[in-house]
Amino acid sequence: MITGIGGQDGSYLAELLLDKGYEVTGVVRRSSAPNLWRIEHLLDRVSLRPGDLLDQLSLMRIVQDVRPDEFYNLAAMSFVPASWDQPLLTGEFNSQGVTRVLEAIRQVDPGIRVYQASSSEMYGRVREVPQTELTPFYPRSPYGVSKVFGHYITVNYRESYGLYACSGILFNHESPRRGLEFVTRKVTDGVARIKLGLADHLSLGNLDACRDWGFAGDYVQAMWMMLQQDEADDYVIATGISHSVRQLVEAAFGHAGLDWQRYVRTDPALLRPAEVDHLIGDASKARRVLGWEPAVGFDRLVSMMVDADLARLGGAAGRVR
Ligand code: NAP
Ligand code: F7E
Repeated sequence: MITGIGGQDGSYLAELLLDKGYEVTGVVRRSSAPNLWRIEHLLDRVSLRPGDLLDQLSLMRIVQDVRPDEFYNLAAMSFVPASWDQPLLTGEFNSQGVTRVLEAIRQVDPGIRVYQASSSEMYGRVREVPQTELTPFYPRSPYGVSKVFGHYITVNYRESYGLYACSGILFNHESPRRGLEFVTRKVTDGVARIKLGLADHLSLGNLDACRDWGFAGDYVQAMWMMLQQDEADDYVIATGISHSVRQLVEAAFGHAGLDWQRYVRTDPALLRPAEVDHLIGDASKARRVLGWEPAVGFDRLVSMMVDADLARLGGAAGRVR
C-alpha cells in the first residue's frame, strides 16, 4: 500500500513493487480533476482507494479491507515554500497525518511493516557535516518542523508498540517526474523552453544554496530495502556529493549548449524567509546494512532531465506548429 502513489516517488515505487510481483494498492485523495499523470501507464496494474491523511476513518477502512504486508507513507505537503503559506495544514498532513497512519496500522494489524518518508530538511541549519542518522535536527521551515514530528512519532510507535516502522531520511531526489515547482525541474524545464524558443529567461531565487541531489529511481529501492530487514531502523539516503543551485544551472544550460548567464535572472521574491544553506548526507549505514548504492550521479541526472523536457516540449511545440 502506498499513500502519495501519484507523486514522484509513489510512481517509481509502484513500478519497483510491480516488477517484484507485488499487488499494489494506492491511496489517493479525491479531487475534482484527477492528478494521476505519473502513473497513467500503471493504472491497469494497481488498484486505487480513496483516502486522505486528514481522515482517520478512511485510513482505517483501507487498511482493514486490504491488509497490506507493507505500507509506504509517501503522501505529504512536500513543497517547502508552501509550508510558510499553510503552516497548520502542513502540520495536519505531515505530522498528524503520520500519527493517523501509524494508529490505523496499530489498531488494525500491528504486523504491517511501515515506511515513513522523512527528509533531510529536518537538518536545516546543519549541526555537523556530513549529516548522519545521529546528527541533531534544526529545521528551518514549517515543512522541516512537521517532518521532525513525523520522524519521531514513527520512532516512538516502534519503541512503544513494537511496530516494524522505519524512517527514511532521504536527501533531495529528482527525476523527469519531479514537480515543476522544485528547482531542478524548474531549471530543466526552463532550459528546454529557452532552447526551443518558448521562453527568453528563467527567474530563480538563491543560487548559492547547496543540495545533495540524487535520482528518485535509486531512492525508492532504499525504501523497499528498509522494509526487508530483520529489524526496523532509520537510515540516511544520499549520494554524499553536494552541488550549488548555480552549478545545477551551469550543468543544465551547458547540456543544451546554452550560456546560462545570458538567460538566468534572480528574483528576491523567490528567496525563503529562512534558508537551508548546505546539505550533504552520509549514507554509509545504508551502504553497510542494506547494501544500497546510488547508480545515477549528478551529471547524468541533470542531462536525463533536460533531455526529457526537451523531448516533451519539443513534441508539444511540434504539435502546436
Ligand atoms: P510529491 O511528488 O509532492 O507527491 C506527494 C503525494 O502526496 C501526491 O501524490 C499528493 O497527492 C499526495 N498527498 C498530499 N496530501 C495528501 C493527503 N492529505 N492525503 C493523501 N495524499 C496526499 O512528493 P515526492 O517528491 O514524491 O515525495 C514523497 C514523500 O517523500 C513526501 O512525503 C516528501 O515530503 C518526502 N520527501 C521527498 C524528498 C524529495 O526530494 N523528493 C526528499 C525527502 C522526503 P495529490 O496529487 O492529490 O496532491
Ligand atoms: O529547493 C533553491 C531553494 O524547492 C532547493 C522537497 O522535495 O527536498 C525538497 O525541498 C533549493 C533551495 O527543494 C529556486 O532556495 C533557488 O535552497 O527544489 P527545492 P527543497 O526545498 O530542498 C527536500 C529533501 C524535501 O523533503 C522536500 O519535500 O533551491 N532555489 N531558486 C529554488 N527553489 C525553488 N523551488 N525555486 C526556485 O526558483
